[in-house]
Amino acid sequence: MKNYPIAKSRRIRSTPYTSRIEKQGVTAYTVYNHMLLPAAFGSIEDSCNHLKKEVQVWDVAAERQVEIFGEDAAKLVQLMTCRDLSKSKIGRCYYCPIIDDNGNLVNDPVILKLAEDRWWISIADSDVIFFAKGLASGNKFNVQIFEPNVDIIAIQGPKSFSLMEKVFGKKINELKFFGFDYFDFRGVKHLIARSGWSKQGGFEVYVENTQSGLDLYDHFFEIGGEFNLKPGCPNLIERIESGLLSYGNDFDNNDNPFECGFDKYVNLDSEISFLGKEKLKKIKKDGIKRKLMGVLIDTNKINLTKSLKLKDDKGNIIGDLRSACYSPHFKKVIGIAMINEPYCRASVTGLLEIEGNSLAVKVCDLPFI
Ligand code: THG
Repeated sequence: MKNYPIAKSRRIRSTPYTSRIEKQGVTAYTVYNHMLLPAAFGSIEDSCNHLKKEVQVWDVAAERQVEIFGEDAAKLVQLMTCRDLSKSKIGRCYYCPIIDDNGNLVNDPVILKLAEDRWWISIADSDVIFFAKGLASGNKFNVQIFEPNVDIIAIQGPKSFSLMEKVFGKKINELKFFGFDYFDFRGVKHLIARSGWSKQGGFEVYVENTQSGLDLYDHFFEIGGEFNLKPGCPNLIERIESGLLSYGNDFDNNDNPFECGFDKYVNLDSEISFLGKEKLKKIKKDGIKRKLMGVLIDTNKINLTKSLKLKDDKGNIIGDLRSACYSPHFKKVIGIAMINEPYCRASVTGLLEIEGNSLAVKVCDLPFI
């Protein structure tokens, strides 16, 4: 894959914040849920260091919502996920694998319970809306399913707590991890959750009033100087170090939740019914034959555009490398790989052949940090 620009058209949606991040120096995009998702503002190493020490504001509007509303909303949401939501509470977020009838993964969204009959599925990069509509139609559920006008701004990093307190007051820091509530900005209510795709702490503002969201975005940068606020985006290095998985990169619809280490979000013992439940029971009983693991690779540069085979010293395939980056913290390349039995144990060694070089690979547990 060469460095050609990608042609823009209606299929690749911009976000309300696009013109702002372009003035602020975005240098790369990816496409996520058919929408622009910023991927870099200059060096991702510098951005990673900044994210770990300071605070960043991210345009993550591409984390689209699928709203499920109506009498059968809770039933449909539960049918889609192997996580038991029977004791779920309004005002809470839940990280939920979405599973198909083969027991394979469809997505790994954050699900927000807005009301008993109103839910937002905050999706990773796959078309959950059609999956939901198919299930609702086939089961004759009384629900409305649509993509609401919600464009998330994430505020991430250790200084996010001070920045948010300055804008929304002390009450914002009473939010518990994965809790959400409504907070006022210049007379407009915004749903804010304590969440985000980094392990450096932070919040996500689910902007419904676009103009107020743009005013809020600008306000952050007007007052953010004292916190060394910078624009940013989900950071490849930070997310791999932290073991935050990426649908479509680290796993997809050919993988099941046990292979991906989602065991704690798979509730097979409760009464609830969800798609793929019997398949998952069988997979659990038979045991998995491969697992997502960390790998340390003896090199200082990599740019993965497809998965690469990992081998042992006899040339047998031991797994495939699905994401990788240079980590300044480990001073080598780290990656996330689907490793086959019997190699999926920490300390197993292997090789990665890349551009005629054979690099030493060591398997380790996730997360790295
Ligand atoms: N925020 C929102 N929507 C999203 C993401 C997000 N949609 C797409 C994508 N990210 C979904 N994937 C993830 C993956 C991990 C987490 C959130 C979304 C996450 N995990 C925590 C962890 O691993 O420590 C907590 C999980 C838990 O135990 O509940 O935060 O980032 N709105």
